[in-house]
Amino acid sequence: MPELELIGAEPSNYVWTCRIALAEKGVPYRLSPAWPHTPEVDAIHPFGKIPVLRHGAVELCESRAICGYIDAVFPGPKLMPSDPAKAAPIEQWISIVNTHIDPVWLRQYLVAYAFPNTPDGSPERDKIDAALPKMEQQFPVMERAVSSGHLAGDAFTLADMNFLPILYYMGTRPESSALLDRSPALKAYLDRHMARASVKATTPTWMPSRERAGKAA
Ligand SMILES: N[C@@H](CCC(=O)N[C@@H](CS)C(=O)NCC(=O)O)C(=O)O
Repeated sequence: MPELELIGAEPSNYVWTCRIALAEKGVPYRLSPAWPHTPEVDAIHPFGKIPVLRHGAVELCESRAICGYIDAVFPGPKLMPSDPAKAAPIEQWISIVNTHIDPVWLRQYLVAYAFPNTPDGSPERDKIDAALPKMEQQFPVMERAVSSGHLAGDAFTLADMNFLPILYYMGTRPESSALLDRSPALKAYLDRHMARASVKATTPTWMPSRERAGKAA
């Protein structure tokens, strides 16, 4: 079997999701550091996003496709159950997290702190302030969603692998930390699953910042 190469920056939540999946399956791989919109990424993702994957002749982008490929090709515990009634709720929550939560909590709120488009590198206050009312509404939704301890069914699934990295970053900024403090189920969910071996082994060792991305003004 050829070596699997995952290409992307360690702190990316989508890179992290794929790394949790790889760790859950016990698949050996090489993480090749790359930022979005760099030649090695642009060669595979039509919009230059990370992660991308190379495995022999296979080139893939999009975290859901990457995780599906890993699950299908490698032995180890199945990431997706074969029972449609069990698989569908997992897909449902992956979709909700990726289309409702990531765009606001990370793309709008966290990015305004980590990669601000300001001359002096100060946070983009207007973006943060615009995200907060939406987050105030979404936190209670996700609080209810994890009340059983998981997003779907009664086990740690690909849905949790998608949500956990996003939730982790909420503990790193002031307003989202305050929201987390008011959300006991989310906090317990975060603490419990951050201690899981696959998550612990892949937790980013550095925080996203525009200095690290080489975008300092
Ligand atoms: N739908 C993609 C999203 C990937 C994505 O948004 N990655 C971010 C980093 S976490 C990125 O490359 N952002 C750069 C950009 O949007 O220009 C996936 O699931 O892999």
